[in-house]
Formats: sequence, structure tokens, C-alpha cells
Amino acid sequence: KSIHIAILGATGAVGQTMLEMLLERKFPYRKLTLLASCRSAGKEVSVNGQNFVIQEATPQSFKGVDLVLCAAENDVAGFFIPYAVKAGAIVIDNSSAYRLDPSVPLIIPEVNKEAIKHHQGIIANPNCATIIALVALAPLHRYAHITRMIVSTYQAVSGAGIGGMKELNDQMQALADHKPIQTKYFPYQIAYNLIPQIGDFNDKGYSSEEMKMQNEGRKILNAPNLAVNCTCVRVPTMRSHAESITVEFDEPIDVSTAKELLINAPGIKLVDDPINARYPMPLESQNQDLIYVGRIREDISTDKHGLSLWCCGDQIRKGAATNAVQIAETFL
Ligand code: 11C
Repeated sequence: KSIHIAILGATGAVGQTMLEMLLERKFPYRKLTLLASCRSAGKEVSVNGQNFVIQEATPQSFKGVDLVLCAAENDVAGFFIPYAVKAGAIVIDNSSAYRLDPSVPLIIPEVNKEAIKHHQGIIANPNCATIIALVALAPLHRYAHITRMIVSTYQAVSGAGIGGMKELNDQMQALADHKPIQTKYFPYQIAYNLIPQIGDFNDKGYSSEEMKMQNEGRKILNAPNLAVNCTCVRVPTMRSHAESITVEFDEPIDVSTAKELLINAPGIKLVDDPINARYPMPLESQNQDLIYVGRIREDISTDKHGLSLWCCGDQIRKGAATNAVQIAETFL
């Protein structure tokens, strides 16, 4: 119990859930420091009857801290993390600031835990949609290498944080009350709508969220030539992302082999009984840590060893906070 942990960005959806996951998973610690901007300093957070007081993050906050779980935005993470590393802490960072830095391991424990050993103080937590896809695909990739992925995501409003969840609830209420709706976290009304933009577009017309699937996927699977085409869509679900994925392999892999591999894989719940209308759905996969996988079927549009599947996972938990705490657990 000698570890002093700090959570940077402790008031956001991911930061709060990191705290809950540390307590739920009984992570041993000596001291827990919650850091956020000066606006939140002095506020109390209560989890399972335990109260924690938020402190203002400053460059001096990391003295004596062993482990930092960072749930801050890129600019805040990029500012504070060098101070934390300099103070001797190991940082597990959920922002995208360091994910593609070659000296920073990008880790999903079920997929590439062994890469942690190369860390130099910072370990990056991947994007939530990438984590959910790769937990589902890694057991198949170990059997036959994936050469190409076509992905469409159906991403919950929690990806935009507590404000995004409130915006969906508020819009639903306003529409029910025949009142005008407000938009702040999403560019358009999200209630009863789909928005095919998450992040900014590049010159080829792909959003930053779509490019994360390619760039982070290549790094995590150690597959620099992996071909990825991704379309990311914000949908009016609360906190579980869903993904439709079609993959090509370099060798044959049939549906029953794929199911066998997935049923025995860590972090996965196979829900695949279409005759009885059983398949993964966001409402069933939220508020827990497993990635639900189903609808596994042969890709009938190709003779290149293709499979299609559908998966869902809680983006705040396994897509962010739980994955970060699992990385921390590998140091115990
Ligand atoms: C979303 N995936 O659903 C985003 C949120 O790179 O960690 C997290 C962005 C990231 O909006």
C-alpha cells in the first residue's frame, strides 16, 4: 500500500470513473490526490461513502506521487505530464497528446501488455473506439493476421464527456416539452439525429477520430501496413459505443473458429445467437467492462478470407477509465 496516486482531470466523466474503478477494483494505495483546474479546487467528490477533496493542479502537484492517471484534455495533459515525469511519477495518459510518440507505449492490456516494459515514464491509453474494436479483433489477429479493416462506429454521447450526456438528456426533455433545444457539445441536435463528424476533417475527408482507428490500430497491433477505412458517427445513445467491423485476414478463418477464439478471450462476452435475437446492444453493454461481440458472419462480398462482426462496449469504463486502471495494475 505504498503507492501515492494522483488523478489529473478528476472532475470529468473519465476522471471520476477512474476514481470509481480504483475503488471498485480495490487498487492498493497509500494516498489518493484528485487534481483539476482552479475552478474545481475545494469541491468534494463522494464515492461509496468516501469523500475526496479536489485540489488545484500545479506543476508542483506531483512531488511524491508514484502514479498519475491523466484524464485531462490534450493541452492540459501536454502541459502537466512533463512535470509529473520529472517528479519521478509514471503517467498513464488518456489524452491523445502522446499516443503516437514512438517512445510511449500505447496499451490495451488484453492486446499488447508486453509493450509496457519499454515505457520511459509515460504510457498512453488509446482512443475508446480503438480499444473497443481491438479487444474484439486481437484474438482473431493472433490466429490469422488482419490485413484490412472497414469500420463504422456508432458512438455514444459520453465520448463528449458529462456535458455531452447532459446535452442529450436536456434535448430529449426540451423536445418532449415543446421547448427550443440548446446545442453546445455537438455541432447539431443529437436527439433523434446522427452526426457523421467526430473531430476535424483532414484533406482526404477523414475525421481525426477516424484516423485514430488507423494510426493507433497499427501501433497497438504492431502492424504498420494495416489498411483501415473508418467512418465515425455520433449517435443518441448514452455511454456505450457500438461498431460494425469487416476484416480481411491473410489466411482463412471460419466463423466457428472465430467464435471459439472469442469465447475464450479475456475481456470479451460473446453474444451471438441471432436466431433467438441475441446480439450486443449499447444498453446491455454499458456500466460494465466487457466488450460484447456478436453477429459474426462470413463476408459474402469477398473471397479474401473476410469476416464481419458487431461489438459494443462502455466507452467511459473499458474505453477509457478501466483500461487505464488495468494498465496501472500491471505495475503491482
Ligand atoms: C468520442 N472517442 O467518442 C471520443 C472521445 O481520443 O480519447 C475520446 C477521444 C480520445 O468523442
